[in-house]
Amino acid sequence: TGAGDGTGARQFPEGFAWGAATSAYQVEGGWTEGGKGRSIWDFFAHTAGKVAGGGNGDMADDQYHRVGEDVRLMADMGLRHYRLSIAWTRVQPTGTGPANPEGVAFYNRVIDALIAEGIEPLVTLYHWDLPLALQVERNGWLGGDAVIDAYVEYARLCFTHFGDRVKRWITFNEPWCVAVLGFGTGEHAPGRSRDPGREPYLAAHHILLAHARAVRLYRRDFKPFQEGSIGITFNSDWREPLPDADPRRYMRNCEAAERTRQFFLAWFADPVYLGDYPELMRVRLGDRLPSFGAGEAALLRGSADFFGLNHYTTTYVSVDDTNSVGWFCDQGSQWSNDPNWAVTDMGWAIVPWGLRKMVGWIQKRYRPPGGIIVTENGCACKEQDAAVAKCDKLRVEYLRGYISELHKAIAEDGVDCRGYFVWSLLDNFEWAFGYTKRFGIHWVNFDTLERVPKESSKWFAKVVATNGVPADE
Ligand code: GBH
Repeated sequence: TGAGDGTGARQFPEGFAWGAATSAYQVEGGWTEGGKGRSIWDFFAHTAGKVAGGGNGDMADDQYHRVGEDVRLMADMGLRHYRLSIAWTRVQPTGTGPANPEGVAFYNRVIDALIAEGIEPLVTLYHWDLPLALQVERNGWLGGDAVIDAYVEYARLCFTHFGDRVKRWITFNEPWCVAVLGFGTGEHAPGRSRDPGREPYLAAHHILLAHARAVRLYRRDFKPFQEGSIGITFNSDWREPLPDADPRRYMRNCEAAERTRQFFLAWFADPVYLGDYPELMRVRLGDRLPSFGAGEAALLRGSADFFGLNHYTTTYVSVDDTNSVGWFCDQGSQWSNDPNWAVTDMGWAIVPWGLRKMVGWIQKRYRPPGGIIVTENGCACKEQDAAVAKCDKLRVEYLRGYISELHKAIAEDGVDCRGYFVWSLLDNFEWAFGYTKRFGIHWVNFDTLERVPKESSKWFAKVVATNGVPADE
């Protein structure tokens, strides 16, 4: 119906924010330039065996030197929003102390270049690149007040220097990944897996408290005159009960699926919206799950002006009663894919309706004031050269599917969703997968650093231009 003509039923609400996303360590490079200090990802990626192909973010997309070019790519697409993150180690090389003027100057250049093209910067304060000094001297996210205090001071510097122009802040990107991949499986920095039944919960607890304190600071000391908003981004894939011919088993899979949703998302979102961890987690985990004092709970409750969601895929869930300890086992469930689901180059299933169910679940449980912003969604494709990448039909299908289902959620289910950001503007450093996975709507030649628009960037430009899903060609 009427897509793309400005009048059809697949139009998004007026003012809907379309954008593209990246993060500092994945695109900037310039890892020792401008007085930048080492982060835990610099250290981790330089440790043998941690990243596929021995990749690291030393150079990445070299956005540190090419930000003008990247802003032009966005302007050419007609994008009006760009989600980036600030590297803490550029602003504070060792995680404490006064701001590093060169780091501040760099982000001033980025922000001003965006605004000059009419592109609003949405800025994430923490996308996983903790200053290494804080890991060593304060025990990183296990360090309690010592690290929380440092984070809040860093946030204060960012609000002070950039808050006159940045009007939407995201405190943390995906605390789930930090906690589970950084402290449970050890796939991400700081690479810990020693006590997977406790450390992920402790790290998550401190991140939540750091979030709440940064929000209090912003609302108290900056928001009254800067008039921006502040939220947090969670990642959550959808969990669907595995169908089963036996009604009793199916019911147990339904319960397992709901448990998994709570362990995945409510672990973080319940404290932020409701002031405490989900009851079923408290019951299952006992004293392995830290608890919030009354003051902390009050600080957390309502500590987001919008709900940031990163969503990529869906899995089935069935019951699993194995008795070992760790985030995966604690929830008593196992995950599987339907063999009929197509998968991306990450092996993640392409299930567009999962996004519709996911935002519906969020709407119902939290009714988030300020609405939901999909701060990441996208797909990795195998693209060995620019010629292949230029016709990335699978990515176009992925985006078309997910954006269409998001439209249904808004138009038919009454979900309050106010923005959508594709991951990613550019192929980039994909964490433990290094440069072997490509998520960009622009292809990057990692030798010459040339950027080449893919078909998906042109398709997405049409979405932006028409505020709707173009009719199938
Ligand atoms: C995000 O994390 C990051 O924010 C971003 O930096 C990164 O580059 C991007 O996504 C792409 O990876 O095993 O089928 O259940 C992604 C979070 C969490 C999404 C785990 C997929 C597992 C899929 N991911 N989830 S499955």
